[in-house]
Amino acid sequence: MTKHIKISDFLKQHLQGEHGVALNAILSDVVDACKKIAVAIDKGAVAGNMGSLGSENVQGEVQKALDVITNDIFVEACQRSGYVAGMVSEELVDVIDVADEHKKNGDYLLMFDPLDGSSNVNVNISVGTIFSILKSASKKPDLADYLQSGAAQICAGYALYGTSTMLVFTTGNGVNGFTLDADSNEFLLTHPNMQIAKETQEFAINMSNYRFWREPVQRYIDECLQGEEGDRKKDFNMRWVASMVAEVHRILVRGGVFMYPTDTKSRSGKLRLMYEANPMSFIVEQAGGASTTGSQRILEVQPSGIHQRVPVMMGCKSEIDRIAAYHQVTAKRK
Ligand code: P6P
Repeated sequence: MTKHIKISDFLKQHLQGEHGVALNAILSDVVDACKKIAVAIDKGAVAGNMGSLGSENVQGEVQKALDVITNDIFVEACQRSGYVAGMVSEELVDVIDVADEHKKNGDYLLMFDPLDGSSNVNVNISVGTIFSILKSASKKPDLADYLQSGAAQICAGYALYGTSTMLVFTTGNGVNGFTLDADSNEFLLTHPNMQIAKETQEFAINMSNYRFWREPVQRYIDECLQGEEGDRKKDFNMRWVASMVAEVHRILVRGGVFMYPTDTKSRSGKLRLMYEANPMSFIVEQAGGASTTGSQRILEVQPSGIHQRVPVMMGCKSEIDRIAAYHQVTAKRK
């Protein structure tokens, strides 16, 4: 059997430079948190880790027990290194100020969605954790310190709780994937230097929203559906898992595009900029893909709020370039 390097050794070998020591410490805590979350998810109904608490989160969504459990795991685990000065969670309205005694070493900001795709928990379909790391301008960060564009991220990654548990991240030097080995309880490097295929015949979008999309998205999807009989001269396949982490991981492994565009129901789109779109865009671009709102590169969006939504279209660069070109045609007509 191939001998795979442990993530702890990978971090020591590859994280050098200005942020190396801090990222080593923060990512070690993220790894611990994701191992604990994987256990909580795996227990499922046996431990009662399902269903809803009845309470609502900042998004107005009914919180499932596991949403709260995984948020608490992540917050507790990621204060240990002393490098995290503040956090933002999808589950909490306000920023999480880290107590002074827990931030003696540095001033990094951690944004995360502890359980993305949580509506899949009850039907036993893959879910994930998404995280993004920024450098704060101050040890006592205020809201403005969080509102940095995605291009300022120094690290982004996700854990995927699927047929196996994986951790995939980038620090700006490519994308590497690690699989949790149940025997050793270690994440092992199994997917070095992940790259998105240059061409694809697969798209992921929630087709039930078709009548709400803007014309450029309808045009792009119509052409995919016309397949060989239309301008694309090739047939397309569709996937929709309702779990962004699973969709993006599939795109890293076998190509494709993932789209949650703006529509007349939700003019800003559904997905969150700071802890969904930005980290996934950083990963996708590092893997040779592209990521757009339709009108601009997602990593260049200047945030106005920590729970801001954006339209998201990401994946195979040639497809994203085509989608962006269709948006420009429409914009010019206005
Ligand atoms: P819909 C999960 O709730 C999520 O935020 C993403 O992970 C996923 O891609 C999308 O929403 C699914 O949305 O409208 O299909 O339920």
